[in-house]
Amino acid sequence: MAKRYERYLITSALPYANGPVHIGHLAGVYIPSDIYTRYLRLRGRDVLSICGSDEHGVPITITARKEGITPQEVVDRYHVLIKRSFERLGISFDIYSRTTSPVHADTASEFFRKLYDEGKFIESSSEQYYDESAGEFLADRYIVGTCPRCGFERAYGDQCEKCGSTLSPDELGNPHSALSGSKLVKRETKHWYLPLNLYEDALRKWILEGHREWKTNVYGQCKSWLDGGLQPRAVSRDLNWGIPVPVEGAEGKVLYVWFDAPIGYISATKELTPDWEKYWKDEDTKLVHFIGKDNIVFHCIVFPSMLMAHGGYILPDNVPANEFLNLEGDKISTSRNWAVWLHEYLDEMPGKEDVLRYVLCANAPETKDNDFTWKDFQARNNNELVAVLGNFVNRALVLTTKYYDGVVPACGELTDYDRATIEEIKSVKEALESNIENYRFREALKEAMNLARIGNKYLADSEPWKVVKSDPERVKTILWLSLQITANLATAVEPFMPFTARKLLTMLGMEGFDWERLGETSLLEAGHRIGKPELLFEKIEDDVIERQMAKLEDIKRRNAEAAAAAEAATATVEAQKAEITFDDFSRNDIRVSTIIAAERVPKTQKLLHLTIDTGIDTREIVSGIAEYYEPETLVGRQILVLVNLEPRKIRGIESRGMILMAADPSGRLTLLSPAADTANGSVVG
Ligand code: B3M
Ligand code: ZN
Repeated sequence: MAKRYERYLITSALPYANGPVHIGHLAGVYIPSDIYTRYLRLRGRDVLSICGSDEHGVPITITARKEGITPQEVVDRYHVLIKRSFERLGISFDIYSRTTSPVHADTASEFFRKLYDEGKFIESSSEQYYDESAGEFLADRYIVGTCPRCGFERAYGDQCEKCGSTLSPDELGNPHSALSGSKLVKRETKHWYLPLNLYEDALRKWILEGHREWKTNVYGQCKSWLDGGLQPRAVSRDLNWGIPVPVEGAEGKVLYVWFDAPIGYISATKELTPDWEKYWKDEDTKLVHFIGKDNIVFHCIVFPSMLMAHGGYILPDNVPANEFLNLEGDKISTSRNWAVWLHEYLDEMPGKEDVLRYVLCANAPETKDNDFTWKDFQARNNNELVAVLGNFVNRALVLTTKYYDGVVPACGELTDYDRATIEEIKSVKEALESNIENYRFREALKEAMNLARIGNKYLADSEPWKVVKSDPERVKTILWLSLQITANLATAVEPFMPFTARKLLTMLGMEGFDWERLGETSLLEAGHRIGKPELLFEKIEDDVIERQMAKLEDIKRRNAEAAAAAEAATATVEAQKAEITFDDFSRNDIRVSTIIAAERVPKTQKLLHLTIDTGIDTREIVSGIAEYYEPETLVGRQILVLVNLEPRKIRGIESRGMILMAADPSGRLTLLSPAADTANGSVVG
């Protein structure tokens, strides 16, 4: 028997304030959490819905550097954009806070400090890559080098973007700094680790034994982490952006972003209400974390371990993580701009907030990855929202206005068909409840829409527009029942489509939603006057969809061009040669010299016969530059010559030395000259 909770605390993953929110975030996290929250509110439950921007972490510092602004400027920009777009979509958080807030800094510091004081961390030093010219330790993302798997020369310390392998900086060949380009040294640095292994037994008990009802993807991931054995995890970083580690001797160190971010849920609750402890510490609170599948380990293993280490906090009752949503068959990607961005959608499709909410819920990646396509978006709008829901409501209201001047008629004698329809309506409430409470929002939405299907069919079968001529009394009952269904719909769709629900309420002249009376056919009394009927949804034409698809095509084309350019730039530049010592290099005797005569070597395409003043002597050199230089233009030019190269006979000429040249990736040769006139014989090195 499921426990009856006093109150609910709903959290939604804090989006990184490093870019706008896209449809993948919405389908995975924010639409489900909003449906759940709205449902609980309709049922009169005590519920808080918490979210905010995650404003720390390395990616934000990368964006800041790229754009030449401060991390604070980056997060200020995106925090406002994200907050505003959530509001516009009707995502009804009770608070949307941010992890740069002072309350959060205090809360996270105190949390760390308590664990520190109680000896819950392991303190340990290790060698990390350090960039001497930048004067800082480098996050994995800032280290570039050669991928051990595919040879790509610009792989990151955490991942190779070419072959997709997950890497650690130590695996990279020729590791160097993405900031300064310089070679890295290893330096010792101290960090604090949370020994997750100490909480393994408790986690096993709590999740593997206590929460078998969790979604299989979530339960499965937890099980494989736990079966693999947990290791201590560093909760601090060497970084200049974040919450300073609040202990002595920790200058230049901040809390790891995944340590501070989940505490952000607590800080935001604190900001919202002085009663926050009731929501976080009382066993009668049901805590639910809505997240995407890439956040499972942090919410099911790491954060609960932190909470257990701290003590006094409740653990989540459920973590209904979703899989990923793809876009037109391709993984959504912020860096490749492969996404439908919420703020752009809201600007380009005004008044269609509920359409997006509907499509993303109907197609939510609840049990497997799913695909968003614009064609499907159009089809669902036209065939479901317009043709079923909109059409039914419109017919019921327009006919009432037409026949009864907008006054709800009285119910006459019920036919068997009426009674069967009434029974069907009754069953919707329970179906909706059990689906929503078990985080099956797609199924729940189907049930809500089923009410409209029932209504549509009822009208089509009963044909009031025909019957009105032969049996006007009967039509009163038909429209009475149709209006009751419409009134039920207002409440049933509210969690999913709040704007539509509001409109329905206004059109029906109803005071408010009443979940407890869902399924009843006495929501509108005879004699009640309804409002003016308006269309709930409009058909989306092909050209609207084509514009959106063209926009994506454009992005695809630009990405392909950029990828080709990057490929060309890296693929042809030769890899660095094996390391040499300074002594190796100094055995080369390179001198500034002047060309005093130049002529073609007869019967060759490429060779020039040069006479050179090396400052040491005058000598002959054969050089393969005839394709690039006319002999007469070379006389008097200063060049660099490797003078101690073993002599070689070429075409009967004894060549004593080598002219230094640069070969570009296509093999084109250029002579190298000193930047200013220099005495012949000057040593190069
Ligand atoms: N910002 C990661 C993400 O958006 C992260 C969630 C934090 S929840 C505490 O995937
Ligand atoms: Zn690779």
